[in-house]
Amino acid sequence: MNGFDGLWLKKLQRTLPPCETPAETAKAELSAFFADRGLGETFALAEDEALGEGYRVCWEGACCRVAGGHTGLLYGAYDVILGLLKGEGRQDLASAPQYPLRMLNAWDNMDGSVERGYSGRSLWFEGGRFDYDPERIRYLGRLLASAHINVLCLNNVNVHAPAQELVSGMLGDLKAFAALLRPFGVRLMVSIDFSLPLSAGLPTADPLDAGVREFWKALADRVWAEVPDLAGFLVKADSEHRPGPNAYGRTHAEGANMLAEAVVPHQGVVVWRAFVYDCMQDWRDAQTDRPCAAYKIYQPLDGDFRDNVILQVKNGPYDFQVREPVSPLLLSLKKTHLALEVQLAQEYTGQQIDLYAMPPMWREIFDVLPKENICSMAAVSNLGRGYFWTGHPFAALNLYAYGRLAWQPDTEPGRMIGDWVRLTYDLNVEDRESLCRLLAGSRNAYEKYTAPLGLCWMVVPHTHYGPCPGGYEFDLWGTYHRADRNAVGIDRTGEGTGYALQYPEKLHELYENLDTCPDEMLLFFHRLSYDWVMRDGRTLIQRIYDDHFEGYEAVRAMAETLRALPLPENDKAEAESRMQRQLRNAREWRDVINTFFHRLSGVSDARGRRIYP
Ligand code: GCW
Repeated sequence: MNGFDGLWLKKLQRTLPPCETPAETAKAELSAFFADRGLGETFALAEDEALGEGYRVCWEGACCRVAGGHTGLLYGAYDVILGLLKGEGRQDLASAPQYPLRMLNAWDNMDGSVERGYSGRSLWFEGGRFDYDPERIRYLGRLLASAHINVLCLNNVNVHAPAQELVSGMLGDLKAFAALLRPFGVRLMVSIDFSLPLSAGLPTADPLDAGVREFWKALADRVWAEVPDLAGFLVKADSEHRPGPNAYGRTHAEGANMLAEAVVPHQGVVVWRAFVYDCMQDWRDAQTDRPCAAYKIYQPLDGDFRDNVILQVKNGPYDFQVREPVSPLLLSLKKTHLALEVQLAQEYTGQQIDLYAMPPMWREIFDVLPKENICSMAAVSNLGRGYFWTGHPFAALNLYAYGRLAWQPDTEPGRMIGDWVRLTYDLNVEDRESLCRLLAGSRNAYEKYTAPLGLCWMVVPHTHYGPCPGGYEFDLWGTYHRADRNAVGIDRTGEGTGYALQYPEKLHELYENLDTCPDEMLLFFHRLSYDWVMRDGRTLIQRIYDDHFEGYEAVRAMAETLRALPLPENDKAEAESRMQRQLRNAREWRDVINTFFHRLSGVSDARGRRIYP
């Protein structure tokens, strides 16, 4: 059962009186908050639809005037409250979102499990049906609204029975659930199964078949009659064995457009995932290179998608690895609406056992990706029914910061981290800074003790926690490092698989050229021998050893820092016990990876540290 520790709203009253609309919620939050403060502050809300989701806040003495559209008032109210909680004083504010759809994708199954979930079971499904505490869902609404997240996709993109029925037999439940989140400006989205017409008894799910088109239109009419503000459908098709248009010789555009046509009368969108590759690759096949796949499929379709289709692209071309270059699709599609997908669930980044604060990584993405290239964002949720909503109490930072990022991607990582810390913990300046540094450096530490220099995929297969350098090497997933006794990595330059050619010229040159390719991506783009000399004069093998020793030491230092922090008892106990597990994990990674490369290369550590034989 969820608690309230570790949450940035924990200083607010636990419950709110029932509200019908976002504007009413804004009123209820501000009334309760100002009453609690007891400083005689008052407020006035003025609805101004021209401001949309944006808002303006103007203080006149102790009276706070908020103007905003329907949900803008709510966001304005939360920003006033959070600002005061952070100790920023009575500030005038004006803000509007960069992206209209700021989505959270839950990978929740109806049996209550959560695919890649590390925070306990689903918050709303159990035993094949909806099963939730309405108060907790309303609290979830507050959390999401306060982070300005406005769409929640309820079910796993891998649609497992009976989740197909969310849009048929369970419409009443969907309607009731939507009603709980509506006052928080959160609209629902549902993942659908492309082969649904077949389970409904139709002979085909071919998107060009007239009967299939009628089926989806009628279905959309029924769904939107119950949930008129449903945001749309999310679709994983022709990906990892999910059904899709390819089975009928149709393109992804034909598949997506057929659904888009069905939802367009309801102002719905179809969010179509671009996570498509050959998941049955023969490891002997060195020509096929998985990161090339999505671009090859979708680049030729640029301009073919209907206006209400959004192509949702993972940040990197592989799959949420610790270090990947930005997906070239995000940089090259010019006539397609794009959503950037990131993963808050720490599937490959420590599973909410190891600390991994994401804002620094997101900054690097937006350093390369012009924010105007995309029209929306999605994040795979890290929420669950555990005592700490995000497993690790500090992992709540990633949810909070994601909302800030999707609202305004220019927000500085240090600001997001600092704000979350100030909202969540009462610390003196020194301790606060020390916690901020711990969080800000966590990604760097994790990267050092895991797979080196952009190599990826040295994880334990399937569970994806802990080291296993050979685990995916002879498997079907297109995830190889091809380390031998001389060299490691894959040549993805024009001479190699050609992946680097998918980038715009300047980036292509940057990555292709060994003099300019950033160190941390060297082995993503190049195959190098162990004695290759890096820009700083170290050999490649020495750099691998150094990183792994340093990564482990960094975690030891993090554990020391954590021990000294005066955090609330529950948070501290949980964070410390997870830190012990992280230390063991880091040690395991350090030794397995160092031994693996030592055995292959026969090269000893120049600094004589212990590498197990
Ligand atoms: O990385 C893979 C995950 C799958 C996930 C898939 C996807 C939901 O291991 O668990 O399936 O990505 O993003 O569709």
